[in-house]
Order: sequence, then C-alpha cells, then structure tokens
Amino acid sequence: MIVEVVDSHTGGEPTRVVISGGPDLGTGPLDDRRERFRNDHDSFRRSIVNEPRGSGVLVGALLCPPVNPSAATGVIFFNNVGYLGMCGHGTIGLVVTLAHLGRVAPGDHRIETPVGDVTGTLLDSGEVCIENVASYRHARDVEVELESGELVRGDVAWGGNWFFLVDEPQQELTPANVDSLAARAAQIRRGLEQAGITGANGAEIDHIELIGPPLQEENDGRNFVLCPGGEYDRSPCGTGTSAKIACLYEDGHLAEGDTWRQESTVGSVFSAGVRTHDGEIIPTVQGSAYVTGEARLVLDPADPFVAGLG
Ligand code: PYC
Repeated sequence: MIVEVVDSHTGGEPTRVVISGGPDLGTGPLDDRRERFRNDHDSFRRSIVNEPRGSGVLVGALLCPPVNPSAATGVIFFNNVGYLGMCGHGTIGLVVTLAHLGRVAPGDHRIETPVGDVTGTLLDSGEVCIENVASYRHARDVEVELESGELVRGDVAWGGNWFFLVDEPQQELTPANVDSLAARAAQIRRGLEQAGITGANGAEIDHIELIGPPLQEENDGRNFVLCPGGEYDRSPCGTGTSAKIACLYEDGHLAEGDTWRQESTVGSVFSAGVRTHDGEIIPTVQGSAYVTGEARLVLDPADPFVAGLG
C-alpha cells in the first residue's frame, strides 16, 4: 500500500499531511470520524507518524472531505500516542501544504476539525494566520502537588486542546534544558492525574505549558509545551498560545487589537491576538511553515513493523 504525504515544519515542529492512501472514515461530523479513526484504523496512525517512517515529534494530518462543501477541507490531527482536537502549527503547515499543491490561493480557507471550524488565511507574504476555535480558562490558580511534595500553581485552559499553564521563571526555556523541563512538566502532568484535576467534563489535560520571559526583547513570552506523547513542541504551539491568549484576555492583560508575540523553546515565534464574538474569545495565531518533503510511504504487509514501533 502506498501513502502519499507532504511534510512541512512550522517553527521547527513537523507536520505530515496525508494526501492519499488514508483510511476512508465515511461522512458525518469530524469528531465522529476521529472516533472511527481511533477505533478501526489506529494502526494507520502509528504507521505514518511513528518510527521507522516517522518520529515522536511528528504530527500527522489526515485530510477528510468536509461536511460543509464551502470548507477547503476537513482534517484530523494525530501524533505518536493518539489524536488531537486542533493543532495550530499543524493547521499552518496544512495551509502551506495545500498552497504548495496548488489547492489553495492567498485568502481565507475554512477548515473543519473534530473540535470545530477554524479559518486559515494564507497571506501574500506566505505566512498563515489561523482563527482558532473559541478558547477559555476553565480554572484559575489551581494547586497541584508533585511527587517531591512541591506545590505548583497553574491555570487550566482550552485552546483546541487542554493545557495546564504554569509560570516557570526558575530555568530558561531553552533547548539546553529540555530534559529537565520535560521531566518537570511530566511530574506536573502526573500530579494533575493523581489529583483528578481535569478540563471540562472530566477531559484529560494532556498538554503542559511552562511559561517564562522571552529571550528577545521584541517578544512577550516564551514557552515549553510538553505534548501527550512526551515530546516537546518545537513551535510556540498554536493551541497552547491560544490557551495563553484566553488567560491573558480574561486577566485584562490583552485587549482586542493587541499583539502577543510568543517564542518557542527553539526561538521560533507566533504572533497572536484576540477578537471576541458573542462573548467568546477567538484567538488568532500567525506563523510560517515550509514544505520539507514529498514522499510515497510504502506500507508493506510483510514488514513486521508496518504498523510502526510504539
Ligand atoms: O501547535 O497546537 C499546536 C500543537 C499541538 C501539539 C503540537 N503542536
């Protein structure tokens, strides 16, 4: 079986868009189709993003026919351990990939995801600005106890995925510190699980976002985001930036029309903002992506690792 993919990176974080050869998930809402993907085709997910064809840091994007024909596409994002609600860096990568394939031109493109519609605007500059799903803070200043007994406080917020956002002024959020940052974020995640702290309706908080001061004075903040599978986001994390934007707006630290420049751990930057609609906070996140490859992946049934490792 041959699967055609286009790879890109957004601020250093890779996205692999499946162009053909993916499972037929039928029709209906994208969240139903994500459940079909999870229940009936999970080996496809593992084949595409896990070793030996991928790596732990890769996010996959399965194109699906949209429910509303006016949308450019539907998409289901997935990673080394499961499925995402939305993915900001992935949506920027997706729009640049569709432009690379000649399927979209500069302008607004509606994209359906399992957690709602987003808009990806391809700018004349080649940058992409996404208007994300409505984002919000679910719980403020929540205390969580780590195995060491240390108490850490943070906010639970939704930006298309669930985040626990913690101010981390103690250590620089740089590549030199990723091992200790990942260990700390993993401890926080375990602490949340043990305490039964969740997002709305008991949803698992599967992304931990440590936030510190920027290293470049033109920027406003820097983050380290631990993703569900244990890798950190090389980009500033579009959904994590959206969660942060929602908290900033709710705290009165960001108004409509303001720009928040979010640095990632590797130094890439997203420019973010907010607009409100019917009382909801709609974040915008702008960044660049670059196509890195086009490939025909071979899924040979005789290959003992056809479904990937892990
Ligand atoms: O950019 O939203 C994002 C994201 C989520 C996980 C990895 N990147």
